[in-house]
Amino acid sequence: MSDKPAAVQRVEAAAEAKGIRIKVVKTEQSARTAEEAAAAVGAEVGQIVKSLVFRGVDSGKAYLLLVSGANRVESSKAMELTGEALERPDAAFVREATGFAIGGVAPLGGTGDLSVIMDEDLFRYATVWAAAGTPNHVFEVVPLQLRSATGAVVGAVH
Ligand code: 5CA
Repeated sequence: MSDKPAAVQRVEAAAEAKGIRIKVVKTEQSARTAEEAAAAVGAEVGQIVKSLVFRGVDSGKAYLLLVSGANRVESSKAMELTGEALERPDAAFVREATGFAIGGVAPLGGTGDLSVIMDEDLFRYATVWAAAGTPNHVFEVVPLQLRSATGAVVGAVH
């Protein structure tokens, strides 16, 4: 039996199923925000992957935007990638759509059916760091591997 939280085990299993190898790191300090995660692993803020859930205004569908920690999503740009206007849902919707709590939402291993969009700026880095299911677990990944494991559409989001 692993003593890792179930959410972390889901992320690891999803990575393995997608054929990418990830090493999850437990942080001593909170890595709830991109700034905290950057400090915890000694990375640049831009290297942190924010996993942000949006809701399609027309469809009600959940979208997962993987955004560089240095960027803020501009909704008109994101709309060009999704084909519909987006809104920010509440925490309950995020939990429902992904199975993760805010602060630990991971780019893969979610329980729901998500369309994934990835910020092209993440490709500036050799590796990036994303949440692994809790506010205290992160993993490092090569951007191209993250894209292939999530099936993300890549584009400009800001
Ligand atoms: N573990 C870190 C770094 S990987 C992390 O998960 N960062 S994050 O940016 O992906 O997740 C935090 C984000 O959750 C915030 O940027 C914010 O957009 C969103 N958030 C925070 N509180 C709420 C809330 N009450 N409802 C909806 N979204 C929220």
